[in-house]
Formats: sequence, structure tokens, C-alpha cells
Amino acid sequence: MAVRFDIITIFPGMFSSVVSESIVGRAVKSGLVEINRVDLRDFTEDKHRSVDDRPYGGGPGMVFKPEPVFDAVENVLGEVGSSAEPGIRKIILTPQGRRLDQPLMRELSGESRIVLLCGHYEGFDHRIVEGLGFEEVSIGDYVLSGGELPAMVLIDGVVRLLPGALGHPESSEQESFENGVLDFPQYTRPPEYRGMKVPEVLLSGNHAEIEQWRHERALERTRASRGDLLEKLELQETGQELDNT
Ligand code: 6GU
Repeated sequence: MAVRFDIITIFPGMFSSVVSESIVGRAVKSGLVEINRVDLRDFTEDKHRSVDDRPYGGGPGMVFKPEPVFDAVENVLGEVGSSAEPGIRKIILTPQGRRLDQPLMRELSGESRIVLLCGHYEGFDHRIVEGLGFEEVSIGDYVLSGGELPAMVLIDGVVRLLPGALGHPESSEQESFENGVLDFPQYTRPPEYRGMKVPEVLLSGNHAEIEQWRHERALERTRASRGDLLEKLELQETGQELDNT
């Protein structure tokens, strides 16, 4: 199913590489994905084309004004309410949002239309969130200078899940996070390089043993760098056991 992204941003030029290169570039060329960039400054009316203003109550920084954002969103979607519409997601990229993870990527890959609003400065006038029904999404616990790179992260993660976007249909189902753990280590030829050998079991042709080895390495890696994922997995499994009794 095709997806359309509308990106509302003050830096539309930043998206040129994602729309033309790699997996997303190919999906755009083949018509699987449509990406519409909207320059927020086209919806300003003053001669400085200002999109932001000082915060009520004082404090440093600037806040995105409601008028240009409401106009841009209504130009893209028509009259919009604050309630959810089927097939349409309205997302603000901001460090205050819910964390983007693989389940959310999967969920979004089932939508037909995704409107992305890229934040800047000290954020948005909150009436934008409430009045237009936006959900807030963050890509992690660090601060970036704007929502453009996070929007590109979201687009890339969603597009590669669309049927037909990757070379191998099953490759997105076998990777890190899809089953709650990280990927096992991979090797290719040559069997020995600078004295480092490919693990014997991978050359054995014994598929059951290879499977077992990969499972163990995946758990080992996850335990070493992402113990939080294993805890989540254990909680899920205990939950399922409780459901079954
Ligand atoms: Cl979505 N925006 C900004 N500005 N910083 C971030 C972020 C988003 N997610 C993590 N850091």
C-alpha cells in the first residue's frame, strides 16, 4: 500500500537527500511513497515571514506561532478537527514526545497518510497540538536542533517496512527489535581474514545448530548492551503466562 508523507518544515531543502537516495529514493521513484514538502514560511503574512514569537510568561527562546501552522496543515489536509481520522496520522517531532520504536514504525507503515511537523526553538504554541490533534513523537533522549532529522529517521524506518520497498520481503521481519532482541553477528567470505576466523558452526551446514548459535549470540549481545530490552521481553512472557491460566 502506498503512503503519502506531508512534511511541514522551515528547512524543506534538508530532505533532498532522503527523497532521492537509497531505499526511500527508490520507493519514491517507483510510486510506493509520495513525499510532499511544505515550507512553513509560505504561510506567513508579514514581511519578515516570521513563524515564531516570544513565550507568554517569559523565558528564553522562541515558540512556533499557531497561525502559519494551522494554515499549512489546513492547506495540506483541508479543514481538520482535533480528532483522529482513519488512515491519517498527524505527528509533531519534538523531544517532549513519546519515544519512536519499532512497534510504532510498524503501526505507521499501515497508514495511508502521515503529516509530519518539524519543531524548532523552544517548541510549539500548545494550541497547535490540541487544536489540530497532533501526537508528539521523539526519537530518543537527547536534544537536536530541530525535528527535520527525526522526521527523516521516521520516514526511513516506515518506508523500509512497506511491502515492496526492500529487496527481500522477509528481511525486515528477521532483524533487530522485531522479536525484542538485537541481531546476531553476521559473517561473509573469506572464512579467515587477518587471522580472524568465521565461527565453525556457520560453515557446518547444520541448520539446527546454526539457529541455536544465532539465538544464543543474539541474547548475549542484547544482555551486554541493552538489558532493558530483555527485561521488557521477560515481562511480556510473564504476562502471556498469566493470560493462559
Ligand atoms: Cl523529535 N526533536 C528534537 N529537536 N530533538 C530531539 C527529537 C526531536 N528527538 C530526540 N531529540
